[in-house]
Formats: sequence, C-alpha cells, structure tokens
Amino acid sequence: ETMRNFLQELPKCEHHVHLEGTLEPELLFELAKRNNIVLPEQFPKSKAELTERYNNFADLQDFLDFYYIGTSVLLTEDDFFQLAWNYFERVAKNDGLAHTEVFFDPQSHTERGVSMDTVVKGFKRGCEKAEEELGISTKLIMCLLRHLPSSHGLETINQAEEYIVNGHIHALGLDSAEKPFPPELFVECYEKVKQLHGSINLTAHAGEEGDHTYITNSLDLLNVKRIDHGVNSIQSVELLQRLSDERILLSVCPLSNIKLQVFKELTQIPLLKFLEHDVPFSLNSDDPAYFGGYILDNYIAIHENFGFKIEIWEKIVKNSIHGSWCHQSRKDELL
Ligand code: ES4
Ligand code: ZN
Repeated sequence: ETMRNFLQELPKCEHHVHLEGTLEPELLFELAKRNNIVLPEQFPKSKAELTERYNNFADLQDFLDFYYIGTSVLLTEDDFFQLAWNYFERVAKNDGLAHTEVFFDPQSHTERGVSMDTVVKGFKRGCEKAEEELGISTKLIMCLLRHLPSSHGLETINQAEEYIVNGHIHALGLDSAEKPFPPELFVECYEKVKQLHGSINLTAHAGEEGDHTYITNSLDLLNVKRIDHGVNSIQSVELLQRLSDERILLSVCPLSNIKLQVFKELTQIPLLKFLEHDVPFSLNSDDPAYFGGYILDNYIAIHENFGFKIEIWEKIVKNSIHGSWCHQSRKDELL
C-alpha cells in the first residue's frame, strides 16, 4: 500500500498509449448503439464476454483484429473527444500521470469515411480540456499503419498537413503488424513529414515482433529518436551501446508484452539488461483497455516482479522525463 502510494505520486510520463486502445468495453458498446454500428456476428455480445476474450490474445495480430473492430464504433468528433477525455481524466486522477504523449491511427478512421478533421479536432479538444482542467501536459503522435502501403501513408500525411505544420500533431509514429512490414518501406513518409515541419519528432514501433535489425533500420533510415517497445534490442550488444550513447528512449509496455505473449513472465522483460547498459526506457500501457491495466498498474506490476529500490525508480522516472517531448520548462517542473 505504501509502495502503491509511492508509485502513484511519482511524476510519471507516458510515451506509449494508443488512444484507440483506451476504448473500454463499456464505451465500445455504448458508441456502437449510439452510432448504429453493427458489430461482426462472432463479436462478443456483452462486456463480461469481451473482457474475458481480451485475456486470451494469441499474438499481436489476434489483438489487432479486435482493436480494429473496436475502432469502428468511433464516428463523430464528440466520440473522439469522449474517448480521449475519459482516458485523461482516469489517469490524471487514479494514476498520478503528469505528462502523456498519445498515439492515434487516422487511417483506421479515414478508411471508413471519417475525416482527418473529425479525428484530430475531437482528440485535440480532449487534450486542451485535460491541460486546462487536470493540469497534465499532452502531445498527439500520429501513427501510420504499416500493414497499409506507404502511398496510403503519404496520402494521410497530406490530409494532416495543416496539423503537422501548426504543431497540433507533434510527432510521427509507425504501428500495427510489425512483420513483415520493415521500417525501410516508410522512408518516404518520414522524409515527407520532416519536409513539412523540420523539428517534428519521430518514433516507430520496432523490436516487439521484429528482430534487432528493425530497430537499427528505424534509427538509420527513418531517423527516429525514440523506439516503441524495442525489447528485441537485447539481441545486439552493439545496439544496446548505441541506444545508451545516443540516449534513445525505449517505450517499454510490460502488461502488453504479457498479454500478447512476447514474454511468458514479467521478470523476462530485459529491464535489468537495459539498466546495466544504461539504456533509457519508460514504462507504458500501450492499449490499457485491452491489456488489463493503465500506467500505474504497469508500474506496480514491475515493482512486484523486480522489487526495484527507490534509486532505481528515480532513475526510471528521470529518464522518462528527459526522454519526453515536452518543453524544457515543463521537464523542469516535473524533475
Ligand atoms: C499496437 Cl501493441 C501494438 N503494436 C503495434 N501496433 C499497435 N496498435 C495498437 N497497439
Ligand atoms: Zn503500441
């Protein structure tokens, strides 16, 4: 209990949460009803049934099949606002979250005829209300879906041009099925956003299912400055040294790794290796509505399995503040 309080009060920063992955079963069914969305015949019919199914993902693709069905109930600007606001309110109040950089997947909405404007305006309104009323800081990261062709990614960047130029979209990421869609397929997309906004931040999912070359190629070819997941970096000592030297933050997602069977047990997540090689990492929730826990649950699960002493927690929290993409003045407040 005192440990829970300690972890709750740490100035935590989240770098890896998909807003569509914060869609709780309750809101999913509510929006499906409100928007007259017919869910697939085999889709679980109740909250209890759905939650139960979420305990049995075979792998990343099995999860993604559910995730994209869930996404399909989001239609109006208010839906996107409500999704984001529910998440911000929950983690600000329950989890002691200070700063959060949230992913969204516009292509999973534009493909269904929902406009980029609807998506970004709804999420942006959620961010603004959270900053004003909850005192947390937020950033939006647009992700491209790597299972779609890069031409679709380029079109998506064009649709988002206004928001990339004005900074409402603060960073670019890359998600969805990692294999067989290596980073080199998206070089043009990363070059294009950099042209639109020279100081835009860049990240990519890499080394969750893909091997260490997915990480190295994301750094070399996409010029990303952060790696989402990145746990397969342990396959290469040279890479660990590089991540440490260049202060590349890995956004590690413990409960996600268990639910998607990346590791059998939390103790197998290579946090000790990262600490030993001084590789910066943060702890994150990924898709909290699907993986059974928000950011504090991830911190608690790691504490229960690693028993880190206070100095280690301070190091983890400091590294996640330093690796954040907020203004230096905000970092100084949190440090
Ligand atoms: C995701 Cl865990 C994970 N991996 C890749 N893409 C994703 N989108 C949402 N969650
Ligand atoms: Zn993710």
